[in-house]
Amino acid sequence: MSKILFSTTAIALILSTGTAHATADDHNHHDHAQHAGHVHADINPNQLAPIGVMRDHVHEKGRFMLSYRYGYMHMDGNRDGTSSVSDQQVLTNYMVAPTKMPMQMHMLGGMYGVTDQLTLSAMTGFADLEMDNLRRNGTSFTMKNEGMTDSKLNALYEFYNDGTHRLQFNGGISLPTGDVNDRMPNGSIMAYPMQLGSGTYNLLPGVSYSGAKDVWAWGAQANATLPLGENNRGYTLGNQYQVTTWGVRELNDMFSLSLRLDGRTWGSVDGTDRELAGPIFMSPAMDANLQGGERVEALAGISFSPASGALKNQRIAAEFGMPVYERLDGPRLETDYRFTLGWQLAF
Ligand SMILES: [Cu+2]
Repeated sequence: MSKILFSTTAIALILSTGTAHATADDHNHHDHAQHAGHVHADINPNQLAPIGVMRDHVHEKGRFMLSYRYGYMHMDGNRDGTSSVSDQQVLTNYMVAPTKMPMQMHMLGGMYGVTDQLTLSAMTGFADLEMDNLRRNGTSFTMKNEGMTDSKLNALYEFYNDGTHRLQFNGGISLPTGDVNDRMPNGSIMAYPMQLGSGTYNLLPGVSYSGAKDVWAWGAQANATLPLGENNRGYTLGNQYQVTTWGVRELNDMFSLSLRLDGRTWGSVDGTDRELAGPIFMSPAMDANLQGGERVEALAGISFSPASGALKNQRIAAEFGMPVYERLDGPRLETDYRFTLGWQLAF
């Protein structure tokens, strides 16, 4: 918590002390925004949403974007409701307590401007999951899984753009390319958080707003993930709803800084995997009724996209965030922090 306050304060200081500097840069900034052939001929790349946000912009007709994002999420310790609980407390009701779970994601995406208003995008990913567990007798073991995640197809439609404000509808579908039937070496099925996909087709409706003026940019977005039907293991992941809002401050024609809040709520699993049916569960990770929760995170980001030189048309960006509020249908592993590193190329 003190780390968040520190980094937030540090960024607020940088943002406010940068004002005089920015006035001197206004000229460059306008050149930059109009620089033909840049990431977006009409959008300054350093005014795009923080790298952890997707589906925030459309491309001009005939233009492509390729992107790679690396995401890391670190979960350590358990939480029930909004309070932390010790491993020993978890072990009073379960044979096994998950203690730590680092998650890595590699995400590849492509975008194409069909018209100036309509952009199509496709995204897929590769996940690397690990979960450390503690047994009642004091011994521990690690579960691992890796492979392709679900893939997403999206249509982004910008229905309003007055040069300062942009509004966009997003419609998409998630395809069940990630496994939901991966097993441990001993042959037993892995718990819900260790599976790579949802096993269902999911609707992905969303709406996105972006604004930009001078050295400032801001935006907000609402998204839902709505699974359709039931997967072949006999369950459906809960609906997920996300709202996020951000502010971006351009420092010069190469760098910008961002702050963001992200709130999300996700329902528990509907149904149960037939091999994880209770009523007694070895581990809380196996209980379909304990998979829901809510989380609000504060994130800080930096973006680098030079207006000229070898890295023209490219953007490299990073974002780091920590929860300021988390409620889990626990006991379940709580989130400590996450970060995203990304690279984008437009052509
Ligand atoms: Cu793009």
